[in-house]
Amino acid sequence: MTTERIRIALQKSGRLSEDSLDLLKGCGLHVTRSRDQLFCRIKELPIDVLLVRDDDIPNFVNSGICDLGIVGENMFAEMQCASHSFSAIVLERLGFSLCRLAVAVPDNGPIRAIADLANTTIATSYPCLLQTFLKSQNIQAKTLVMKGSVEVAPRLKIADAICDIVASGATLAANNLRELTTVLQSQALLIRPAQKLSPEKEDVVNRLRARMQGTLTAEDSKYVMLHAEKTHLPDIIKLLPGAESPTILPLQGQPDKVAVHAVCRESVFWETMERLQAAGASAILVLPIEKMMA
Ligand code: PRT
Ligand code: ZN
Repeated sequence: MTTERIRIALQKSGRLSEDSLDLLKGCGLHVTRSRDQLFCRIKELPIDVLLVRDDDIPNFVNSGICDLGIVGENMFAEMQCASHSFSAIVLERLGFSLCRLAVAVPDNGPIRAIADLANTTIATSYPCLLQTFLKSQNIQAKTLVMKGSVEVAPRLKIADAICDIVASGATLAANNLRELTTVLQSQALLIRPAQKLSPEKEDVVNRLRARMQGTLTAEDSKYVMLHAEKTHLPDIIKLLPGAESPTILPLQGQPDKVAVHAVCRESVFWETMERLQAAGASAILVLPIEKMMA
């Protein structure tokens, strides 16, 4: 019997591609591809990868051509907003490709507050999300739909403001624009069709999803080891971020001291280590965790 393979759509090249492939790698899946290859087989699990433009991913998943896809929330939310027949659903929020959809206006122009957007023209590639936002603010404004280079619209005097993706803010600054308000916070999403797949395919989807969850939790988690006097333990344990019950081990030849080992499910910053040290901890080690499974 041939095993049914699932198909996952990933961005071929662009801001989502590297992190998407790294995530698969973290799940123990290796995608080997040549430069122009659009289709790759994964050896470790019955999964095929389709490498496409990100614009195609929501429709490929919605129509069932692909069983999974990784896409920016901005694009997913716009499709969901604009099309009644779009029923794909979010399986996981993946925490990378962070950006926001924001309204921006010329630095020294007349628009100072959201209310000033009334009766203006706003250039955007996200007309449905923008109009929904404007409606929520009781503002009527025209949208000018542009597919790219939205940031030049005010300079060309074809729009008064823009609604576009912002990450570092450098593009806005370079075009003498400033952010007025955020419409949507965005990150990469793992999406699937609403329809049920065959039990065999559902099983592969669930296995991949569990591995992704394990990889993402592990990335945020650290294994912390330290030494402490027993009397300082209550204070020290309180300082360990997101730790469940830590392991306490005796130290050879030091009856008043113990070693503490803990999995911290939140980032451990230098500040946290300094606070641990001030509370009496010594020999503090923070180690990365590669994989995790509950
Ligand atoms: O070729 P293909 O169609 O597949 O790719 P693309 O060029 O359409 O998309 P790509 O690779 O640029 O972005 C893919 C996804 O990454 C987006 O849908 C977002 O979810 C996410 N993302 C994260 C971004 C950015 N950061 C980003 N900075 N998408 C776009 N930008 C652009 C933005 O449009 C603006 O022009 O970068 C500029 C702003 O960046 P800053 O850093 O100057 O603020
Ligand atoms: Zn695109």
